[in-house]
Amino acid sequence: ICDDDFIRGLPKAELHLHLEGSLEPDLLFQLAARNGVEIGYDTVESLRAAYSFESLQDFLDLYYQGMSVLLTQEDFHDLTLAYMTRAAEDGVRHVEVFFDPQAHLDRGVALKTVLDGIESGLAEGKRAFGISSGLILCFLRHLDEASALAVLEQAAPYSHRLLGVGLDSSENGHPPSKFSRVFARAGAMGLKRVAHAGEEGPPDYVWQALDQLGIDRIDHGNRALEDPLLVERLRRDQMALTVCPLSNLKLKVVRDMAEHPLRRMLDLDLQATVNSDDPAYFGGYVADNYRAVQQALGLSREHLAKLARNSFTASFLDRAEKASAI
Ligand code: ES4
Ligand code: ZN
Repeated sequence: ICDDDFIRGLPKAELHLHLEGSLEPDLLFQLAARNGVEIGYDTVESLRAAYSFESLQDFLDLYYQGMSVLLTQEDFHDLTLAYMTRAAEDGVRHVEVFFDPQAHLDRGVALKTVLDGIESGLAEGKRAFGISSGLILCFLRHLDEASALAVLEQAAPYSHRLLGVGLDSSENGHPPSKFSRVFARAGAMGLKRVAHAGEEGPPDYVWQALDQLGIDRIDHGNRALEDPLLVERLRRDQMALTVCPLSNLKLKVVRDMAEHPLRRMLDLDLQATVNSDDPAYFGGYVADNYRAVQQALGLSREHLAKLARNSFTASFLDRAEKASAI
């Protein structure tokens, strides 16, 4: 069998996926029409042509603009089901999805609308494709601590419907330490904790995420490799990294896929996984990410199988569920 079929055939968990970043231009236009939202682009092609980024911030500006078409429970359902349908084609068996409630609350969309819509989409994805799932509520780090605490309190009645909390958006200038009290509170609520760290930000932000936020998993973590003591810490604890190769290329975190740190992470015995981040914006779903690193870094099928196994090990499934998935 060819490598494409091999990659798609590997059972995978996706652990770093922003649902709002899976909003494809076609659906974006449909929802804009359905809701009467003006998006400032005439055609799907002109919108797609704008997907060229110099940095994380450059992307985020378009990402927040794009999600302005998401208004109703049905919109969030359709978005989620579209992702589940596409993920099933790539051999995804389990997904832990991020969502950004502050970006919706600020537009007058209630948390319950967002949650109900996403959950019904996930439930339909489970029925149709057998994909299991969990939800991770992310705080926008460019907003202040009070805003994060407020959304966490709003989410408290729904905490049994959440797997955990995360931290995303503009990294530089917004260190994890800004959210240490928010994450302490989330931990006390029994929620898992993850954070984007070391995507554009320095190794110190990864240290802070570990020591001040008490995270269970690191999103990206690329720049941790600049600090040998940090690498040793991550290796010793087998702390999972949710790496997103095509995202890193599109946001110019790496200049060339051949320079991507994933191969070094594996060689250093770090618990790395491969994920799609914002697939509608970065030009590929999870199998495309596996394929990109395989080709650029010369990964063997054993490497690919190890990455797929890592994705379950690093998931928040319980031990029995992990054992049966692997
Ligand atoms: C994101 Cl790639 C990335 N980094 C940080 N925050 C994000 N939100 C959505 N995609
Ligand atoms: Zn991300």
